[in-house]
Amino acid sequence: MLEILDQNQVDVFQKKGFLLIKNFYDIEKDILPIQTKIGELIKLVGSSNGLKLGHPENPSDFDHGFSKLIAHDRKLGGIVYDAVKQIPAFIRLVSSSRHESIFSQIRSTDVSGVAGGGFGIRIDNPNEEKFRADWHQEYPAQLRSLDGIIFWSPLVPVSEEMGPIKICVGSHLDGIAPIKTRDPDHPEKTGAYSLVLSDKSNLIDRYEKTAPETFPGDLLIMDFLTLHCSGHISCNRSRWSMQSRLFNFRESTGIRHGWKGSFAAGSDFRAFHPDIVRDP
Ligand SMILES: O=C(O)CCC(=O)C(=O)O
Ligand SMILES: [Fe+2]
Repeated sequence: MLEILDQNQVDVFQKKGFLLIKNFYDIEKDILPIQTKIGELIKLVGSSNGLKLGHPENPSDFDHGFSKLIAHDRKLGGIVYDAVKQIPAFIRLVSSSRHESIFSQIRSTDVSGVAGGGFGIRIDNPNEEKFRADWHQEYPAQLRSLDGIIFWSPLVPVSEEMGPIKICVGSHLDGIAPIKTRDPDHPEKTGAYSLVLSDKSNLIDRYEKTAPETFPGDLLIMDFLTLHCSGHISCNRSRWSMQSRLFNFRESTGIRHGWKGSFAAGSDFRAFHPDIVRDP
């Protein structure tokens, strides 16, 4: 298969647990079609609820009506969120052969899978804690296989005020971290959002942190065991970003579990990994 990364990039990923690839996608071919359809869906949800949101002046402002839409009724944001992950241009990236090549190259596998229920477009709104992802590893939230990689890419510029993802450098090398399946500080959080690292602050303190700025077209990949969290948004625009996840079918824990998924697939994580659950 095609080798997309050079050896230095592979080495960085293995050592740090993440890699930022600048300008990975073709903006015109890959990104604009997704942004445009999101803009159309926002307008459609708006007009069917009596709101005229108008056209953006520039295609990169595809989301310009969204803050008005959710100010009118927050539930409409949920409708847009569920809708946009079904845009064909997005699904084409989810199953992109270039993603598959990167995965095969890094994991030296010939059989990778797209984690079912593990792809979507996040819309992180300013001042909303409920859906903010606190420090976590991807594996407990996804399962499938211990050997997985997140493909994350922004649809809006994510500089400091947009709260870039924070990453604990090299944390994947220490294996799966123990978790609690209820967050006592945030009882409103459900599903994968309710998982919380046991002894979180001591664990996170151990690592050097980084929060790379990213722009549409960039691709950030992270190991399923790399500790990461959402940043805090300090501007008025929502942070739009795409996620998909690939996993290695040949990894032994995944084979033993029949590559079952986690919460989004209706499974109870505790049944698969009682070894790392620290509930009282
Ligand atoms: O985009 C974010 O803020 C968090 C994303 C994340 O945790 C992920 O893609 O796995
Ligand atoms: Fe994550």
